[in-house]
Amino acid sequence: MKYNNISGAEAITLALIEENVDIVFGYPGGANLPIYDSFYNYEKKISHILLRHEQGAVHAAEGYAEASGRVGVCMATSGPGATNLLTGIADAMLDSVPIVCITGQVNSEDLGYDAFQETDVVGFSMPVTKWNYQITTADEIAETIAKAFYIARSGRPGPVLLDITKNAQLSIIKEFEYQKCTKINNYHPKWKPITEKIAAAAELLNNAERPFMVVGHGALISKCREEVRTIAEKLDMPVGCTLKGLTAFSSDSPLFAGMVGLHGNYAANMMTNECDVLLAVGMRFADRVTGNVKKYAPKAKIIHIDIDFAELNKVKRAYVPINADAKSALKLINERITPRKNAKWVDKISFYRQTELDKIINHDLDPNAEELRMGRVVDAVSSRLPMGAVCVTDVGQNQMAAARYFRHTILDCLITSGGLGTMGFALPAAIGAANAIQGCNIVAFMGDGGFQMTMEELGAIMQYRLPIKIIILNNKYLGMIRQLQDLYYKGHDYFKELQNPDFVKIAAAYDIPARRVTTQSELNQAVEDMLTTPGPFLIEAQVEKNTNIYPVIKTGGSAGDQVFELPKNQE
Ligand SMILES: Cc1ncc(C[n+]2csc(CCOP(=O)(O)OP(=O)(O)O)c2C)c(N)n1
Repeated sequence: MKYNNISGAEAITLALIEENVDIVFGYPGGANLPIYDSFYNYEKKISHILLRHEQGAVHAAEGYAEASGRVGVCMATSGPGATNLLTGIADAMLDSVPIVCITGQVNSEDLGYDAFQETDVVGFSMPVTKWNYQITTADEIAETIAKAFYIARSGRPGPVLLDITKNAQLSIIKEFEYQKCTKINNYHPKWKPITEKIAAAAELLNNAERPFMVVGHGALISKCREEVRTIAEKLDMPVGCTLKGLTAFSSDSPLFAGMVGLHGNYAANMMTNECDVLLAVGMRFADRVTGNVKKYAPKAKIIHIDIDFAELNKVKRAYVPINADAKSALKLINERITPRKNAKWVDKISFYRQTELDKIINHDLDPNAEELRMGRVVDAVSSRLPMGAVCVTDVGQNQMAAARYFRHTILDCLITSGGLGTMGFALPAAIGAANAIQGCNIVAFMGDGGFQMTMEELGAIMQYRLPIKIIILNNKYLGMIRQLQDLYYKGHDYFKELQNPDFVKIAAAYDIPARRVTTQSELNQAVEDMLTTPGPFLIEAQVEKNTNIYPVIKTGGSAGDQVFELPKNQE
């Protein structure tokens, strides 16, 4: 459609509508008010969720993107509004989340003069964006917004920031026509797999005695759950998932070895250590997965499939690097592999799982333990949810408990801050998810520390009556920090017990029903109430204070050095 004599701000709104954006998460200020003013006239096509802090807006855009598979959009004003976005942008960068962030900026003629609320957002967001650009004239709007959406969602997705000066928003465009971008010179987001590499990968897999697949977030982005399952079942190949890849393979499959990495499952880590061929799909050998890289997967020839060329041979040298979209690569590999049985190798999953059950899981889930434990709370929620839930986590012990004890299936969605490990992520990310999909359960687990980082977003939950079920795992500590001090700093409890507010009263102030629970029966009843009460709900589960998350990979160790307890380095 062509439009004549419209303002830059209206052009921005129309461009967003052309990109099928129907919701924007944001916060206003003088430098982006023209855009809000144009939203006013398009209320039926584009809605706006007012978060209570710009960090909330960007995490909400991330949560929206992860839950919907679409590009999330957030908006902030210049200066402090823009700087407040930065943590979330970095978060999206490390976790490959497609978002477009729009910041208002001072008039272009004032740039460089320390105008009121001027910051060099393009400069400071450069290292944490896939692309950023400052629009200083209205005529650039159509082409630049089209590029922004294309870059954010194509190839390895990521955050794009557009900084738009106020004069560009206010000046009039004589003729406006929007065309979606499908190609940018010298930008190659999708690589087709090379036949020789596929053949080499298939040959390795056909001849492997102990093949193991590690599936990361890239597999979910590439939507290749079905291909992962087909190959795993055909080759009788155990599968481990990274934290961000957890819903790529069902936790109830007999081939599921569990989560890999620092606090992952024993079977998944031991099999990484023992496998002779490791098929790495859409994962990047992050240090929380590998531990000591030099000792990681020491017996394996690695096949590494990644859409991002820069990831190949970056951390771990691959025997067969495949620069391609995971789905298309796995489809081609599947055509060349022959079905087989490998019972002896697969049986090791049960063996290692039994060891972990005996040493850790049965303890963590013990229904007779006097005090609640994080694992029991997560299990009590997860076991009552139908498949197809959205599980959002914050960061710390609560994140590891949710990763380990939530029964993730391929119908679920896990939204968690993996790469940046951003405390305060869960509440606003859940807000984004709740706006992306209706009719499924959205549960958000967080610690008492992380909740207090963004708890102002209860305001948005109240205002829009979002059906988010909040579970605070309250151990009255910055638990993961206390654990590190316990294990590596002679138990020096520098921060001491947190003096927390009354979370139930806080929920009440926001008109959100809430329960505090300390026993299993209270927990069961509260979960029942939570799941049968429409709208938001908050449970504060008071859990054991001094529990450490095990197993853990020893410092300096690798997957094979995961232990069930560490000697405490106490004075
Ligand atoms: C923004 C931010 N600041 C600091 C940290 C470092 N950090 C990681 S876990 C953690 C403690 C989290 O405590 P809490 O939210 O209570 O969760 P718990 O570990 O007790 O489950 C801290 C401070 C972080 N990840 N993010």
